[in-house]
Amino acid sequence: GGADGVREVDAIVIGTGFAGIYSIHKLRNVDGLSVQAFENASDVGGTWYWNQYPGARSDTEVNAYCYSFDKDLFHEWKWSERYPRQQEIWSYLKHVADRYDLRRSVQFDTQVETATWDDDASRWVVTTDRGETWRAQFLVEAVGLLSATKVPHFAGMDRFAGEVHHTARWPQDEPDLSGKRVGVIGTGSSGVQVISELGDKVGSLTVFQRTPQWVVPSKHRPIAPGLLERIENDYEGYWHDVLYSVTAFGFEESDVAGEEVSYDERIRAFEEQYERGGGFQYMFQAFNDVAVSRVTNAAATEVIARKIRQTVKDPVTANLLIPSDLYAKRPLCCDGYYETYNRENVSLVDVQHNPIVEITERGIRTEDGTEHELDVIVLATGFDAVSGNQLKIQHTGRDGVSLHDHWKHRPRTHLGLMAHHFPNLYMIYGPMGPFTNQPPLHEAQVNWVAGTIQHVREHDLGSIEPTADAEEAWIAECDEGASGTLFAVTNSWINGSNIPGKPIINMFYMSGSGAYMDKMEEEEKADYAENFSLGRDRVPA
Ligand code: NA7
Repeated sequence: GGADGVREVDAIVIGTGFAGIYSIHKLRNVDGLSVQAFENASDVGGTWYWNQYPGARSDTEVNAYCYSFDKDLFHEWKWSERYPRQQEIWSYLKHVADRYDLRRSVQFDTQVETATWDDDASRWVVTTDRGETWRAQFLVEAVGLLSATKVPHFAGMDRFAGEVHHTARWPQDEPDLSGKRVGVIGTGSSGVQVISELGDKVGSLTVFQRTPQWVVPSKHRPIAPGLLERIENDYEGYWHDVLYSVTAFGFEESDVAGEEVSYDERIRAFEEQYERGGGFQYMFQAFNDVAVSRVTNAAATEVIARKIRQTVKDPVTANLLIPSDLYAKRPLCCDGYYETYNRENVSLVDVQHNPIVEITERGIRTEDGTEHELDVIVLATGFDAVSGNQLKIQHTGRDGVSLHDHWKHRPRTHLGLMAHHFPNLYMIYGPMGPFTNQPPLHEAQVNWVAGTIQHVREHDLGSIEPTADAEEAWIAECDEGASGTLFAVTNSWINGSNIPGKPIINMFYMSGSGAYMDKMEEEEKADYAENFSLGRDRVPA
């Protein structure tokens, strides 16, 4: 470090989830940069460190929910399940950190607070909550798009005598819930998993549901026999196909439009798809137009509504569980979810029509005056998604522009990776990025980032920054792609409508993984000359 205690490296990485771990490996081990990483948790893992709630597991088939960069790693690691639990994915990520000796570059329990661009030196100046200052030419933020927890404010929250846990801040030493009266607020991906898991493990379970969501079973079963071997036999081909598909989930996507077949055929296809299980599969495997056609979408929900009525014995509860929304949120799947409501010890409270008015010392009081007595409240209330974690860091870019100001009306990026005014700042899976399965795209994005870094270093350019025009054009293209979809007209974290006061706006590139890969490649082929300002004469001696 310098005399002033400021330390400098080539690249700083923030976050050590799937994307951060690979960033450190790629930049340090493969490309030979000096790297310092910061992680606010006490260990690597990101999402899979924080989300230790009961029932947490991947709902993406594991053959596409892992790294591809090293075939030996793929071969060595033996997954036990098709949809692995949190513990197993976390173990995998810890294993990867150890296998590639990454921990020595990570400072844990450290929150990066500010990042300020020094234009004369072409350096980011980063400060942490430990009072340190670091400098680096490149800043790679792998902070997660579902990481900044949303904790709603309820009157009297401090009064509650029992325990309150957000699903994404679940305590490391697992609380003993057996025999307890547990209340769950929230019925998104996290809520559905925690509810299905806890039904038979707690004294009583009260679900406070505001908006029901469509849930299909995951039909959890072993990894298809021979699948991993077949992948290894055509390793490059498989991962290429994953990246150049629409969703990058590693399953075969339909190329048939539901609108083009008869009503009976649509219904039959969704019945079959329901039996095969999987949320993203239900959206993309039966037909290719569930997310854009109201006709196909209606058949998708008609089948699930019928399943709910068949499964849930009490018709009042069944009705409450049937959404009125389109099938156009982040699709959910979980085995045994609807069955859970048939249990004697499980009850459903409709807080859409009978809202929570306060938390009392003993539990939750709803508008009808009922005090639901509880020992534990589980907040499965989600995240300030996509842009939330990025904005927790106070960024000041070129000419003193803050990221907060730049994103005041909406998150703005080029390729979901970089923003105008913010040279050499990379946001892995940042706003306006692809709407896909994440791990394969993390790797592809980090590889692209590494390519730009190499380009800047080789040519002594100092910095790379997308132009204002490029950013504008990218946003327009993203919006055009999303405007035809039903996600645009359905409330969820995907468009920011879960956070009061947040702009309700498209935050994704929805034209598919393959199209996105082409976009990144075009920039590379053009030597970044078209859409970027490449700083010159900025490199300090
Ligand atoms: P989600 O999908 O955002 O779900 C949050 C749930 O919490 C949802 O049911 C909300 O109801 C409910 N919620 C939020 N605030 C309140 C208040 N104030 N009162 C009652 N209910 C509330 O978060 P998840 O963690 O389940 O999943 C997020 C992503 O993480 C998921 O898509 C995966 O990709 C991983 P609402 O719908 O707003 O009425």
